[in-house]
Amino acid sequence: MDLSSKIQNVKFENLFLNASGIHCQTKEELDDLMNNSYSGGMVTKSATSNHRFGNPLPRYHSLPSGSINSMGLPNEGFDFYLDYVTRTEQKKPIILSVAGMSKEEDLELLHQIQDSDYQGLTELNLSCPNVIGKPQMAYDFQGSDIMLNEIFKFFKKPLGIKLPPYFDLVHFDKIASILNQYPLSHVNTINSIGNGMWVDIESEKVVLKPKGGFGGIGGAMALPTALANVRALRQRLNSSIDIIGTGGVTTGRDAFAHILCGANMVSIGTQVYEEGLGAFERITSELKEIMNSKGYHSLDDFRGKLKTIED
Ligand code: RRO
Repeated sequence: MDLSSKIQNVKFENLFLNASGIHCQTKEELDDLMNNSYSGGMVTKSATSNHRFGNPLPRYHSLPSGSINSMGLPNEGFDFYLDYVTRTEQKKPIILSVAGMSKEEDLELLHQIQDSDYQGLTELNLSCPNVIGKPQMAYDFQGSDIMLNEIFKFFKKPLGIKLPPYFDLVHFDKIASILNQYPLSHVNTINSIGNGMWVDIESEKVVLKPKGGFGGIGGAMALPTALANVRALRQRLNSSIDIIGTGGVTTGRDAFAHILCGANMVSIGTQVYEEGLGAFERITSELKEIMNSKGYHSLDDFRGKLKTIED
């Protein structure tokens, strides 16, 4: 059974990745991911120029069908991640994720990558929902267009972007028509569903301290939104732009659904956080079993081949 996949010319032995932010902040966590043979690649925690502690605790809460988080971009600082991706022996491809606190910082981080020895994939996170004063850039269509225009004047290495979920077909049309103007390596869809809320009935309180309890929703609850975003973007984006499907994957069936919708790679957040890295092995074997029962040998046999209901 062949679970290999590609983003541009980068080959991954297996389609599974951690979602950025999950088990990928410290050297120890990154090394764990590098040594896990059931994930085909890894994504680093989105980096800002300087180290950040992030938001005050509690900032992550498990829910009956997922999670809510307001981490606030805790990370070791860009130099640490650039050093890691350029110096570590790479047993699998790495995607270097960056998320400046402003457009100027995003441009500065990308200039540093352009000027470095790093030749791998980079992902610009335009969708962090949890930092006060930093809007989710990809909801500002015109601002995203202007920014990508500036970026691709100097950035010549493979670059993808992490998108927030969209909820209206007109918005899919709009973002796709903007993204199609640029030589993006990939889009990663979706980030967590921003600014949800959970209420603890006993204490009559919110469950997260930052932002009065508002936080990004992930896990099983996000699956239908994630599938819709993968599908809608695959139907609209140039075929040269690959898709990482992220959101709501807890089983091999969920991964299979992402691929049917058109995902080239599948990344897993909440479930890896809750279950540990063993989730990759379990979900891989579940996906293989489904493929086997259907007589599929590779992801190309069914990728993007979702059927609709005709009369
Ligand atoms: O660190 C976070 O609060 C965070 C980020 Br940068 C992101 O992109 N998505 C998310 O759910 N949390």
